[in-house]
Amino acid sequence: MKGKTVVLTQETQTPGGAVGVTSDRLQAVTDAAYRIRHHALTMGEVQGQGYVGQALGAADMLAAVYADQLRFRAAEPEWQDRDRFLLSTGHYAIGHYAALAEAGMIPVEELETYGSDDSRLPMSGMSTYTPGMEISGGSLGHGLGVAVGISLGLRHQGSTSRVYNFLSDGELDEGSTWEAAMGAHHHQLGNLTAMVDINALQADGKTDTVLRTEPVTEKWEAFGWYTQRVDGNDLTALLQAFDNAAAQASNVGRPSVILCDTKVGRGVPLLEDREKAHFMRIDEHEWQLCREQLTAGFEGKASK
Ligand SMILES: Cc1ncc(C[n+]2csc(CCOP(=O)(O)OP(=O)(O)O)c2C)c(N)n1
Ligand SMILES: [Mg+2]
Repeated sequence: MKGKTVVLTQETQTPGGAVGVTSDRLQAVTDAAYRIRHHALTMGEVQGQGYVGQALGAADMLAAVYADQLRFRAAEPEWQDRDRFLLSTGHYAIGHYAALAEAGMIPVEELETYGSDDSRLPMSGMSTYTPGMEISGGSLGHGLGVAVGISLGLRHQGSTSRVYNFLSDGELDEGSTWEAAMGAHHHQLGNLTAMVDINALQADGKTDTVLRTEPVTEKWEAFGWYTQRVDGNDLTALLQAFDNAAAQASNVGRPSVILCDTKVGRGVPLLEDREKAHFMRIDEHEWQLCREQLTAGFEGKASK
């Protein structure tokens, strides 16, 4: 496998059942992804605007991690043997809170406080405010460096915990991300998995017009990482990719990256092709329509 990129796409997967991806697992993450999207709409409506498109786009990645991969104790967020999930992209906090609610780390009712004064759920992720939020990640391009430090530290302690770092494609503009990528390979941090939400969007427009970072797959591979690229809204492909990463994870070995091509607003057609998708304004009367569209798309995939 060394030096070889694994590319998983919808075409190369057997829908509903690649090897190892059982229908039970798939159903569990499908249900979780739906609820994460639903929670994100709940929070978005509190503010009437926000980073809702990113939360909907990344919901499948978050569901795969929280409902299938991550080792944690909901009632003991600082359990020493937990895996660490680091959100580099502070503005994606809305999606992360939705996943933490789904995981039972924060009460679902609390989501109604999102972005309000005195809430534990500020609009940008803050580690001191929220259980399960390991870092304060709003300054883009720093999460992977922190993840490298934590991965090294855990290895020194003899821990078997793994570290997951969630990045955005905008963070690939940052030199610090690539320094960290080199460091992870140099230190052979096989306990580290990065996942990049490639939604082809940044604050100032499309990624390829802001700063062309492609070919992204080849770059990570050249930096020595075990590299997979998947449709990040295909749960079967995601689970398979996480399984592949887990199968080669070790305390001393190649770090892993899963590059996930996603669609902003995924699951709510009204929002999928919206202009100014980085920070969406959604009218009062549209929220109910968003929920109806989400549920309509989910019906048929729901567990019985
Ligand atoms: C170091 C740094 N520079 C600039 C910003 C301002 N900023 C906030 S979000 C964002 C867009 C970054 O791209 P990405 O995360 O891919 O955006 P999205 O997909 O959420 O639209 C920028 C430039 C920041 N938070 N940190
Ligand atoms: Mg982006």
